[in-house]
This record gives sequence, C-alpha cells and structure tokens, in this order.
Amino acid sequence: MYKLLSHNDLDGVGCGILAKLAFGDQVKVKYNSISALNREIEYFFEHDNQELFLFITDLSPNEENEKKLNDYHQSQGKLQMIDHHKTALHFNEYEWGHVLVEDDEGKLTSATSLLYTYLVNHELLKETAAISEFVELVRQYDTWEWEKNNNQKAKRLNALFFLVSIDEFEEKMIHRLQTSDTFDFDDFEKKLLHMEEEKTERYIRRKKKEIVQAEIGEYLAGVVYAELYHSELGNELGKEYSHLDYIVIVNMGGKKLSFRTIHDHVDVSEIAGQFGGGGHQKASGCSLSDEAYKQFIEETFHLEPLREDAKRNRFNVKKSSFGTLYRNRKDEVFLVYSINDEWVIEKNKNKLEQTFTTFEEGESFLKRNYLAWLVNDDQFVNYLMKQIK
Ligand SMILES: [Mn+2]
Repeated sequence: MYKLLSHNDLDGVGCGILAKLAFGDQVKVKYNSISALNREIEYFFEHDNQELFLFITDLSPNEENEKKLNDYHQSQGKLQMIDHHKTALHFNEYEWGHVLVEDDEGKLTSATSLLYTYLVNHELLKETAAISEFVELVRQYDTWEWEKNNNQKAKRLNALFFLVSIDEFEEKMIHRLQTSDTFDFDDFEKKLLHMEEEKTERYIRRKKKEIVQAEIGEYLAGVVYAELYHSELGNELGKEYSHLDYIVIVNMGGKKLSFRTIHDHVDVSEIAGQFGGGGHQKASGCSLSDEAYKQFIEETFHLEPLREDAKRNRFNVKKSSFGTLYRNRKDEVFLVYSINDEWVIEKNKNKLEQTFTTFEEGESFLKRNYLAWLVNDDQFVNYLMKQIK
C-alpha cells in the first residue's frame, strides 16, 4: 500500500492523478495546503499503518517532521519526497529526498513531471502520449513557461481545475488518460472555459483599479485584495504596472499573502521567506502574520489606488517625439520627451534634474516617484492648445 501527500494545486493534484494511474486503489491520496502538510504527516505517524510507502510531493515538511521522516526512512525505508521548489533543495541531503528545480537539459521541472519520470523509471507506470502531454501541460502551467510559449491549453487546464472539485477533476483526468490516445478537452469543457475566461477578464479589469503602491523594505510593491485568479492577476497587474517590483495579493478570508513578480531583479521567495513562507523566484506565498498584516495592510490601507494608463490613445502615446503627457492625483503634469539622445521629464513645465537613457527608465522613475499615469488624448490636446496660447 502507498500513501501520497501532495499540494492542493494543479501540480500537486497532477501527482495524485499519476499515483492513482500507477497504483490504482493501492494508494491513498491526500491533498494539502502548504500549512496543512505538517498536520497530515503527524496524522500519518499517529494513525496510519506503518507498512505504508509514503510519498510527499510538491510540498516540504517542517524541521520537526523532517527528523521524524528520516527516522521512519531509517527504520522502514519506505519514503520518497519529490519536489521542485528552490526552498526545499536541502532535502537532497537525504536518501529519500529528490528535489530538482531544473533538469539536465535546463528545463524547469514540476512535481508532476518529476514524479512521472520517477514512476516510469521504476517501471510503476507506462509512458503514453496522453499522459506525457498532460504532464507537460501541468509543468508548463506550474513553471509559467506556458506564457512564454503562449500555451493556452496549459492555462485552460488550470482553469478547468478550478471550475470543478478536485475529486471530479481527478476522476475525469484519470478516465481520459486511461482511455484516450491524446489529451484534449471535451465540447462542454470548452464552452465552460470560454465563459470562465470572460469572467476572469472582468475580474482583472476591476482589480487594476484597486491596486495601491507602497514602499515596503527595499522594494516598491503593488498591494491588491483578491481571493480569485491569483496567477493571472499577478501577471496582468505586473505587466500593467511594470514599474512595481512585485505584486502582493491579499486574501483576507484565507489570511494569506501571495507574491508575484514579472522581473528578474526581485526574488519573491525571499520576501515570503521573511514572513515564514516560501516558493519560487517569481511566485511565492505566506500566511498573514501580525507582522505581515502591519506592513502590507495597516500601512497601506489609507492609500489611493493607482490609475491605469489611457489605452486607446492615438496622439498621447509612449515614446512620441512630441512628448508624452502624464498626470497624478495632486494634479501635477509631467511631460516625457527626448532631447540629444536623452530622455527628460518636465514637471509642471520645470525640467527635472535626472535624465534617462531610455524612455522606459524615465517612465518608471515617474511612476515610482510621482504615481503618474498616461492621460487620454483629450487632456493631451487641451494641454497642447494651452501651450500654443
Ligand atoms: Mn509545483
């Protein structure tokens, strides 16, 4: 008999699906949030038949359980932990730990892809085209490679995962992977996914109008309250407000924070780590401790939300040779233009001392320091008219 403790996200459940394909009813699977894993491990030691072979995937135990697990391995030898999180690399010191962030070919891994390789290598599961495609979709979603590859199928697989219960998802996927030659969605799922995509878009549009900007530690963060669509939201807000170092998504009901960045100069696993959490360089999370509450919520609650740049402009566009016009809530007006191979900023018609080598640098400076947004064409034309008069 086997037992698998895994994460309750798509990658974690992907592991459960593979385990059930490999072991059928010989495996008990339990999905956990990051914080619930340790309780589940304690339950295992107290209640489960110690003859079980235990797998832990996509999550890592705390120090206390790490010791207990190592004792269990030494006495029983029936333990395998498989993970791809950078913060879990030290488990490789153990015979039972297998943590790999990147494979031999430099491809980012996921827990599902690592478990698949493990099961196939141990001849516990036969490789098929359908399972391989499913595993690759989960991997691309979990590592965000789907974005670079514009792999909508991977994104849709995750959306479907959230549309149905975990049990239903598991059952559907196991059946499909056992009976189909390739992996695809059925017509009903396609319709559902289309409706869901429209709903997500509306939700994100609203959140773009609610985000606030705050200096927290050495970084400038965007703070937004949201319970849904964290990955999409982190990505869309990161792109819309690319002058921010990272985005914090506050789930008040769940008392959790999610951190996302689209930049390479920030490691959000470190930021989450400061508050007792963890994760990846570009996506991480932690519980809402008193300290995190103070920094991210109490101290930002009074702030006014950011404004989006005008989107449908024909004249007031970025990098324009006539200059690009911005405004902020203090009614300060900024013009960004280039002169002698340099980009300069005029604030209320007075040139700022700083100059910039690229437009993007100048704009980022403006947004970080003055919370300005690109105004619409009407305001731009008015501004120019006044200049002429
Ligand atoms: Mn994962």
